[in-house]
Amino acid sequence: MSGNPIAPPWRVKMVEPIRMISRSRREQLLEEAGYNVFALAAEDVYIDLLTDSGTSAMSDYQWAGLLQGDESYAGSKNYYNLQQTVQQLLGFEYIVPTHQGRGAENILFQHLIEPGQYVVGNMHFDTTKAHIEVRKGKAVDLVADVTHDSQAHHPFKGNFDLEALDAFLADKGPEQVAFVLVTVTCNSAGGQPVSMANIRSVQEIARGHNVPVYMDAARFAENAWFIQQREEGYSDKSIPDIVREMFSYVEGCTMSAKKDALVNIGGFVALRDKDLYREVSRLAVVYEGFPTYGGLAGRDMEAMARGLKEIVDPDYLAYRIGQVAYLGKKLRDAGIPIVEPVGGHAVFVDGQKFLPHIPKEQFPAQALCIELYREAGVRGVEVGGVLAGRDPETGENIYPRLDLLRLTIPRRVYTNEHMDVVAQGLIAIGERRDQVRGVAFVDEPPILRHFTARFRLV
Ligand code: PM9
Repeated sequence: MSGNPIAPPWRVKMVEPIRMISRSRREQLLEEAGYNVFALAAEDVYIDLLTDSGTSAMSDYQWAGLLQGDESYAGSKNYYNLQQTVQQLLGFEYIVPTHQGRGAENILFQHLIEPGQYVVGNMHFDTTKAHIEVRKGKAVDLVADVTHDSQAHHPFKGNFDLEALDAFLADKGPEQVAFVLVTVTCNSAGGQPVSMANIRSVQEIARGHNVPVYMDAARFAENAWFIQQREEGYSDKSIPDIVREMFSYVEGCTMSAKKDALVNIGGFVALRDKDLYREVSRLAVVYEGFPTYGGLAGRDMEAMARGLKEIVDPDYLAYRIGQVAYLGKKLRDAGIPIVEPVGGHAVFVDGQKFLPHIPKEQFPAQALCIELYREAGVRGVEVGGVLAGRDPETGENIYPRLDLLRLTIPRRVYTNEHMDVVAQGLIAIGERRDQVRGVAFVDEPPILRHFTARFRLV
């Protein structure tokens, strides 16, 4: 990337006001929310970096598509538009729309996983792991070792450990392994990309063991952009060509369209094989809806088809990934410890390094998350000890190696001036970090505790 500032490749023609409420009001709301930012009303948040999922701003072209929704129960023209887009862009013949990514996981995994089988991934996302486990499958992460070092610079920290994959598949064999799942970019590893060479090798290794490969495609275009920028032999290839090659190595994919299809709701399963499509579309009827709408309105499918075309625009991607890098650089230059290199959709701040006086038992990243709202009205999300929960066997807290605050940037929503506010907030906290207090549970739900837990300041 050049040193020149990148301006957004769009202009604004509609705005949604946001407001900063007073510090005393923010303090009061935090107390009422039990120091859990999930319990805050969105209206009371100035800059919302909770997630990049379903939070994108749609283009005028997408909004225009909403008015062309064909709401027929079966065979909506918007379904065919979506099908054609997926065929051209991703190279899959068959598509089943779903209400969102986890709907796609549900219907595909129900068909593919037998109880007791393994599903091997670079690093599975939470809902993916949950759907594997609902099927009584076992989710295994085989991401490369370098990923666990937050300061190690590697261009593709979402890569599989190929030796470990080969050894695992050789040991278990195709009866015990349902499939391999490549998540691009790898959200749980910090939005880190997977190289084309790695995807290709995963396919070769898996084919050698007779195990199919699928892709969790939620952030496929961001991954393609990293391949174009960082991988030898790809700088002259177009993003659509790179996308097409990425998907050529897999049998199908699950997609949360709430990320790289630039819509607020939606998802799909895309497949090569007709028989598999038949089975999965039958499950769609039970869990999602008729296979030509899958729980979506016709207008949603039209917006999705149009978003898929827009996401592969290189100017869009340069600004998008550039904005994430911009926030990362601001924080790095200010000496704030972040996970390196910065990934595609979020900047992760190392809670333990930033607040070394708070022991892990008092959840430093959660403390930082609370403090950032108090300081600047910014909502991030903890991805650390609170999220990790307890060991189901021992009941002890699991303390992951990295206790992080995720600052997730919605697509086409905020400007770099908003990023400046976020950085300033963290810098201000850094200057008085000794005063930041850890937290303890007041109310701890037994499962997925991070969403609804209540805390007190220690
Ligand atoms: N990811 C995220 O914030 C949504 C919130 S879940 C607490 O990062 C991948 C790689 C994801 C993902 C969602 C899903 C599920 C699948 N794979 O949210 O069901 O990052 O559309 O997709 C979230 P849905």
